[in-house]
Amino acid sequence: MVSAGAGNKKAFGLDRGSNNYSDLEYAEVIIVAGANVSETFPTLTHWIWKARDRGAKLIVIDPRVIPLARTADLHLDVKPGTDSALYGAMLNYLHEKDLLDHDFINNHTSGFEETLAAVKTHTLSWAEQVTGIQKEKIQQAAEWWGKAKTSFLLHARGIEHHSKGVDNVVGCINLVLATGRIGKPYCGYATITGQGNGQGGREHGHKCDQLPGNRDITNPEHRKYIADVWGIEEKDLPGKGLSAYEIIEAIHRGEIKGLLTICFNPLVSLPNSNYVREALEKLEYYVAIDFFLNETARHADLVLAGSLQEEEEGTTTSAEGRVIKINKAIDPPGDAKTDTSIILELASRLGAKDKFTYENSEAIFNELRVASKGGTADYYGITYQRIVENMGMFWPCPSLDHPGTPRLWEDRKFKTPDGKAHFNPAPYRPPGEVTDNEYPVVLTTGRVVSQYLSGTQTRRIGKLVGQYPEPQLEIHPELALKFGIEQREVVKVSTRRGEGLFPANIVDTIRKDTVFIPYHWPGKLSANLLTPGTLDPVSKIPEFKVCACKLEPQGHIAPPAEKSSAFKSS
Ligand SMILES: Nc1nc2c(c(=O)[nH]1)N[C@H]1C(S)=C(S)[C@@H](COP(=O)(O)OP(=O)(O)OC[C@H]3O[C@@H](n4cnc5c(=O)[nH]c(N)nc54)[C@H](O)[C@@H]3O)O[C@H]1N2
Ligand SMILES: Nc1nc2c(c(=O)[nH]1)N[C@H]1C(S)=C(S)[C@@H](COP(=O)(O)OP(=O)(O)OC[C@H]3O[C@@H](n4cnc5c(=O)[nH]c(N)nc54)[C@H](O)[C@@H]3O)O[C@H]1N2
Ligand SMILES: [Mo]
Repeated sequence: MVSAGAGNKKAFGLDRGSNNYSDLEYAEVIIVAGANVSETFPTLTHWIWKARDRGAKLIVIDPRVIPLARTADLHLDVKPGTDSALYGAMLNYLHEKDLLDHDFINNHTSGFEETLAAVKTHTLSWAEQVTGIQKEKIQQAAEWWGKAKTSFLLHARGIEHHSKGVDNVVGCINLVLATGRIGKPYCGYATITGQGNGQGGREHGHKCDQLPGNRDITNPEHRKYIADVWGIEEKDLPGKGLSAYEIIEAIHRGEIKGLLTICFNPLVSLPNSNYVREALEKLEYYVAIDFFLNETARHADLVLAGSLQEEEEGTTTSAEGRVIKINKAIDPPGDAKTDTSIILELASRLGAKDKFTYENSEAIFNELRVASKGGTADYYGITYQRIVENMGMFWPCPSLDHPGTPRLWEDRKFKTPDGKAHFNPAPYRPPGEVTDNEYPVVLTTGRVVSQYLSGTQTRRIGKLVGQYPEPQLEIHPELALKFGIEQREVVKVSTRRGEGLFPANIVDTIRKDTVFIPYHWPGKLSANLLTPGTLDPVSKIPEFKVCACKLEPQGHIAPPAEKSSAFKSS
C-alpha cells in the first residue's frame, strides 16, 4: 500500500482513507479502481451494494470483468499500466465542461493550474488510444463524476503496484479535489487496505522512513521527540532504511549479510523470485519468525516459532482508520511463543532490557499513544477502555475527551505545510516494461478469493485448495485462438526474468491483450518468477501489475490438479 501512503501524504499531508465506509451508502457515484473488492475485501461490497440499491452509479476500472464489474453501470477495461492517462483525460474533460468546484479549488487547494497543464494533451481520443477504453465510456465516467453531488472513490493494488503507482494515486485524488467532494457527508476517498492491520502498520513504522505517529525519520524534530519518548539519544536512532526489494538488491551487492524477518515470505511475495532466491543463498545468517515453516524460512539458519493473531492481545487499525481491540483466545501451542515475547527477548539479549520493560500489551499500546501524540496519526486519546466502550475509535484522537475522527477534512485544515490539499501533476508515462515482438502480451498478477497472499495459511486448508488448487492463466478466447491455446492446455509463460507452466483458463472476462495469473503459489507455480523488480521512484513498490510476456502452448492438457498437493509443490 506504500504508493497509496505516499500519494496521500503528498495530497493531504496524512496517510489514511478520508472516510468511514458508512459514507458510501448515500454517495451518488462510486468509482472503484484496481480493486477486486468482492474477492479481496468482501465486507466492503455490502456498502457498495447498499449505495446501488439507493440508485448510486457504480464505475469499475479494471482490465478484467471482476465480480463487482458485472453489476456496475460502467466498466472501464483499462489496459494495465495506463491508469494515469485515464485520470488525466477525465480531469481535462471536467475542466473543459467546467464541472469543477471553483470555490473549493481556490480556497482549499494548491497546484491546480500546474496539474491541469500537465494533462493538456490528454484528450478523450488520445486516452482511448493509450488505455484501450472507448472514449464514449471515458466521457460518460467524467460526466457522471462531474455532475454528481456526492461521490466516493476507492482504489487498491490494481493502480498502486506500478512503477508509477504514486502518480496513479494522485491522479485519482486530483479528480476528488477538482470536484471538492471530500470532507462532507457521503463524499470521500479511500484506499482499500490489504493485510490485517495493514493500515496500523503503515502509520507507525512498517515503512523504512517512519517513526511512530506517521513521523518522518529524517525530520530532526520528529527524531528528537521519539528519542525522548524512548529514553535514548537522538543520534542512536538509525536513518532511513531500505524497502523490501531494495534489501534483496543490497544483499546481492554484499552490503547486507544478515537478515531477520517476521511475517514475511519474500520468496513467494517479492518479484523476480530467482533473483530473491540467489540473495537468500548469499546471506551469511538468516532468522525467520513465523508460525509456519514458509518457503523462505526453509532457507533460514534459525526459525523462531511465533504466534497467530488469536494467540495475542493487541490492537489493529482498519482501512477506515478505526483502532480495534484484539483479544487473545488461546495460548501458542508447544514451544511457540508470542511474537511480542520473542521481540522482547531479542531486545533483552541484545542488551536493551531496560528499554523493553512492558508489563503487558496495554503498556505497549500506552507507549504508542505517547509516541504518536502530536503526529498526524495521533492515537493519544485512544485507550483500551475507550476502544472497547465505543467498539473502535478513529484517529486522529489527540486527547482523552476527543471523540475521534471518522470523517477527515470537515474542518478543511489539511496537514500539508500550507494547510491546503495539494493537486499533484501526474501526466502519463509508460510502464517499466512494454510489449514488443518477442514478448507481445501484457501480464498482470493478483489474487483469487480462496487463497491468501503467499498462501502459507490457505494452501493447507483442503476446502480452499479444492476451490482453486493451482494458479491458472486467465486468457481471453480471441487471444487463446491467436496462439492456438485450448482450455486447460499447459502454456509456457515467459518473461525476461523467468518462465513457468500454467494451465489455461479461457474466459471472456479479461481484455484481449492481457493475461492474469494469481500469485499465491511457490516454486515452479510462482507468478513472481515472471514479474519485474522495477520500482516506483517514490514509494519503491514493485511493478507487480504489468510486464510483457510470451505464451507458448505445450500441446498437452493439464491433468486435473491434485487437490492436496499444492502445498507440497514447493
Ligand atoms: N481472498 C483474499 N483477500 C485478500 C488478499 C488475498 O490474498 N486473498 N490479500 C489482501 C491484501 S494484502 C491486499 S493488498 C488486498 C488486495 O486487493 P486488490 O487490490 O483488490 O487485489 P489484486 O488482485 O492484487 O488486484 C486488484 C485488481 O487490479 C486489477 N488490475 C491489474 N492491473 C491493473 C491496472 O493497471 N489498472 C487497474 N485499474 N486495475 C488493474 C486486477 O485485474 C485485479 O482485479 O487484498 C486483501 N484481501
Ligand atoms: N505478483 C504479485 N506479488 C505480490 C502481490 C501481487 O499482487 N502480485 N501482492 C503483494 C502484497 S499487496 C502483499 S501484502 C505481499 C504479501 O507478502 P508476505 O507478507 O510475504 O506474505 P504473507 O503470506 O502475508 O505472510 C508471510 C508470512 O507471515 C506469516 N504470518 C502471518 N501472520 C503472522 C503473525 O501474526 N505472526 C508471525 N510471526 N507470522 C505471521 C505467514 O505464515 C507467512 O508465512 O505480497 C505481495 N506480492
Ligand atoms: Mo497487500
